[in-house]
Amino acid sequence: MHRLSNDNDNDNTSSDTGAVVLEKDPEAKLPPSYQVVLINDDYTPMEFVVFVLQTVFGHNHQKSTEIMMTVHTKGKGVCGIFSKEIAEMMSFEVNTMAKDHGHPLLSEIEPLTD
Ligand code: TYC
Repeated sequence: MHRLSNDNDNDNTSSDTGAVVLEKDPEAKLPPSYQVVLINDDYTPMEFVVFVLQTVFGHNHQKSTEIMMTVHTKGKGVCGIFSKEIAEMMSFEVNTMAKDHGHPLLSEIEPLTD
């Protein structure tokens, strides 16, 4: 909730200067975050998944291998957390790269509730 105030110096004293300021909302929310999740399949080569994680998300080889193995053993794994727009772009890039190379690899985005 935003409140309009004439407390121009924001100290809650009533020095009425006539100026109107928008006070900071103490309950202001950050924009929601989304995680890009990679889904396991039986056909995409492990090296291709590692390559995608390095190329799209900028993870190093070791981190990419860890994420790939989490997906391979648990069925899903988180590649990164972004704003909705960036998460959508990252997921689209992964899915497009996979299609272009003839692999069934798929990612999706999931909202994170805080
Ligand atoms: N399960 C695949 C294999 O055995 C590897 C793989 C890992 C595929 C992660 C997709 O998101 C994935 N070749």
